[in-house]
Amino acid sequence: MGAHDTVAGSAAAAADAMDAMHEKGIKAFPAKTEGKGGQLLEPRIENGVKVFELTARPMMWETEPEKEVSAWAYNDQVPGPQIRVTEGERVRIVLKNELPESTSLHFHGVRVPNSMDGVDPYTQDPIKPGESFTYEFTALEPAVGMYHSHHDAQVQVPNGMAGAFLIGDMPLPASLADATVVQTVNMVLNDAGTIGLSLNGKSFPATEPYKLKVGQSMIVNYFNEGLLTHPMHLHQPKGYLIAKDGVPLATPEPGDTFVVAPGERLTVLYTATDPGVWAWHCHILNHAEGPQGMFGMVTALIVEP
Ligand SMILES: [Cu+2]
Repeated sequence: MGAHDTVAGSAAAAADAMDAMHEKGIKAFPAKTEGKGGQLLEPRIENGVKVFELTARPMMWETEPEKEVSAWAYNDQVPGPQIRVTEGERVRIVLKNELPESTSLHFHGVRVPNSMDGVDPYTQDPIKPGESFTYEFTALEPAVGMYHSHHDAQVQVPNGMAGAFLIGDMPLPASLADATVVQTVNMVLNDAGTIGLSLNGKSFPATEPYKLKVGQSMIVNYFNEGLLTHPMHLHQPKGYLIAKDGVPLATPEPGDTFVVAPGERLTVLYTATDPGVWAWHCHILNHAEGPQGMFGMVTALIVEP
């Protein structure tokens, strides 16, 4: 009898085939794709007002190599560009609608006057295809917020119409004030629509890896723009939840898994302790790893000595 005529032998052959698929995914990571979401949007200044231009329109978006989906995007990127302003600044956002249906723009977790809340048909008329609408307000309070469609949202948001909106800088809690923060990472979670299971509009192996040196820290803002809750797990290091929905916590909460509900923004401080490539993924396992290997909501933190 040959080795593969035995039960153990055929199991070994099947395991080899499955393991080869897993290895292929890992070797492809980080896979190159067209397009990068969440890029910083530069405003122009008009009489002291920061003016940001957004255009919503359909486009093809590559979520992973050789997988192009029809997205609905702000400024041709998924997630939409990151908007950052400082407390006290006057902000104007001009939204042009080039979609085949109406839309409106909501500033989620951001204090704005009711007329700027972007919920048609209650606080404004729908922005019809071909039309524009100007939102304007003063950034009154710090925020780890989001902007997203509030029209046919179950379709428009998961198809790509969402982005990060940040006001001010997140302060470090007194107990973690020694941290050397070298980067802030915005991670927009999605699980539905044409984009599907993704981190910042990309699915593994096309997700972006992040890098720290031992002793360095990063602040991660998780934004859940999907339809499901995602327990985000970083193998190492442990993190501290320092803010919930943009509000700093009096006492940071340690953890390795942070459950981010739809609409929630959790801010976590991670400080690198041990070198290596550490997996970082949603722990609902059918969002992350199956017979074909890792997919969807998976990336890595690379810690250098
Ligand atoms: Cu998940």
